[in-house]
Amino acid sequence: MEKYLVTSALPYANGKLHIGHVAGAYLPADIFVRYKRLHNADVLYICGTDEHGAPISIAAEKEGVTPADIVERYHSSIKNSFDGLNIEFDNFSGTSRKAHHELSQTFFTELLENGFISTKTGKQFYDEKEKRFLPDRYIEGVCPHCGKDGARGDQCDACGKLIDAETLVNPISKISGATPILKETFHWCLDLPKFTEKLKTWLETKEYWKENVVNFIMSWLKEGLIERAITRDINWGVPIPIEGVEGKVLYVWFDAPIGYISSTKEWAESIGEPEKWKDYWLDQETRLIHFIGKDNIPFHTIIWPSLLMGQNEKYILPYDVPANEYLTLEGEKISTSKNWAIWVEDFLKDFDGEYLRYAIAANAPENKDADFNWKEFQSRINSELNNVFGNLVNRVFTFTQKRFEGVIAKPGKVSVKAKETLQEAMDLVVAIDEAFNTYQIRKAIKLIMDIARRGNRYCDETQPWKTIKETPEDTKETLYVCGKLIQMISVIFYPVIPTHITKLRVMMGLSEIPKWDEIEETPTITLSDIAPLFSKIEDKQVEEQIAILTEKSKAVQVKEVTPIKANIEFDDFMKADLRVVKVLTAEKIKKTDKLLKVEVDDGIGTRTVVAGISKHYKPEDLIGKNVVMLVNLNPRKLRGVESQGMILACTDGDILTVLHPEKEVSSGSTIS
Ligand code: B3M
Ligand code: ZN
Repeated sequence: MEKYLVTSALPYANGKLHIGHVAGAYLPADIFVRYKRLHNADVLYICGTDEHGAPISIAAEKEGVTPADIVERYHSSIKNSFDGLNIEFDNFSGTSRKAHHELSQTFFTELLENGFISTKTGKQFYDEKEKRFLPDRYIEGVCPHCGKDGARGDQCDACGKLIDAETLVNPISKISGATPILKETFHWCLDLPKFTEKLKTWLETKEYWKENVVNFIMSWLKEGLIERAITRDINWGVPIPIEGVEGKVLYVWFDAPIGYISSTKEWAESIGEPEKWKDYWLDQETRLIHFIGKDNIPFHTIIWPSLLMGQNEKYILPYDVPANEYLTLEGEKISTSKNWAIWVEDFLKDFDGEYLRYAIAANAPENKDADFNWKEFQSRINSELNNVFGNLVNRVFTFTQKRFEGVIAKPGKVSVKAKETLQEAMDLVVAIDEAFNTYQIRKAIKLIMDIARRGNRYCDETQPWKTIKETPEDTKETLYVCGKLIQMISVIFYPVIPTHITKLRVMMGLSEIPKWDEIEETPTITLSDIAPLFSKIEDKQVEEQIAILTEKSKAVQVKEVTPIKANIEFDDFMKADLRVVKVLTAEKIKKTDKLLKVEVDDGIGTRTVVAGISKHYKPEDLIGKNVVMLVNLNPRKLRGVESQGMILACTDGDILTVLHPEKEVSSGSTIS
């Protein structure tokens, strides 16, 4: 028997669940788990909330509560949302639990003892006003790799690359809005380069992985792995298991994936078999499959396998990491800060959770981003679920109830046409089996609907309402074929809309939960309590939802004024040497869409500066202009270019403008 350990990325317990989360890591996993169980596979489905990291501390500080309060609130909100969507885990834990802390500390200690952890003194951004370091999501700036805004201290969402915080361009503290300073601190680092060869050997066996995942990893390995800090100067997290170390915790991405194991251990305890977790994590036959969104690829394919390889226990390594792309909403990126999202708990107040399952699955972002919009949602539910599958069930069942007391049995002889129709469906079932097995849910659903369409067409071709008068044997054959198609669909559609399919199967006198093998059988169908399976979505409902979405997002777009920075001494300001400089040349920096390389005359000579303004200025528009520049900033290398200063610019929403002196002055004129 095949054995699977399936996980979904642990959602941060700092906010509610929205449809983008569902499309990325949760619905695809739940469908895969249900599909594999149809085939009698031994599958354990594990998840839980990711309860550390800056997002939670920031949310807590904003509200004046503790991180534990935030975690408790959103752990239950997220779990309720999963329940409403019938996304069913065998265990849903949380990483702030004691057992998880202990296991994470064991991971750290064993990596240290096995020589995979070093300490490194380095620079971290520090907020002088708040008197604290700014790791990960506490800081934002322009990505040094792709030049996009909104990059965080540990990762850039735009290009997915991990970031060494001190390389962020124009960093801003997310707490005070201040420009942080770089301050010395030390951290324990995971010595990733030591795992390079082992990772390469392991990845070479993954020729079946999705292309987007393999390409990402190979580009990373080609660039060369570097040591990565795995501790942070904050208080909320897993304490470092070293005597006397205060004010430092494990980096959230170090402990979070260990949550897959601690949640499995919690499951084993809950069923009274505390050792049973080993049947999955220490049995090399188990296929470990991590369902994630694409932004989590680096952590799940490089860092997490390295943590596992560095342990004394011989843990299994990921068998597959089917990362999904993103879901957009009405053509826009989902944004929790702009409230441009459909929150699952709100959706469930107005619609059946399995309608969302169907709509997302039918348009899943498997290999490219996909868009959810309310009109298309309505169309899928009405014209596919209702008008194709619901219609087939309704017309066949009501006719059978009326004419044959609700019984559909296999007739003595079956015509060639009937046999051919059933064979067509069986061929589609083979393709559907393959599609589910390779995470191609969109394709599986399209083919399932094709079987339902074939059933409607067969009904129209054989016209039972006519044959009932003259040749009732033909009528019986029509109902047998359509009944068989519906029975097939009641197996293969179960992973997608399980509750509706169970209702259907109970109407047919079949078991509540199907098995794949049943497709080969031809059970007699005895109908009872037949009723329409689906209901339609009215235009009014959709218009309401679109209005709500627009109103909510408008409300948030009230401008946020950046808070005033901490006061400084007059002498501090005098340290800054601001001058008027003339732009001599300007050009885009390759492979970024944000950075310009600008050469200026500073009155003494020329110097080069990297400016994150190329989305607002064409290089040629800058030449000859006088601009204001901070000339005594320590030089920094950005995208291979040494930047010797900073051109001053002002931003207002989407507007960015560089500062010019009002009158014509000579290059090098000082500003005070
Ligand atoms: N909490 C989800 C995210 O990056 C992150 C996943 C952890 S899986 C171990 O949005
Ligand atoms: Zn980037």
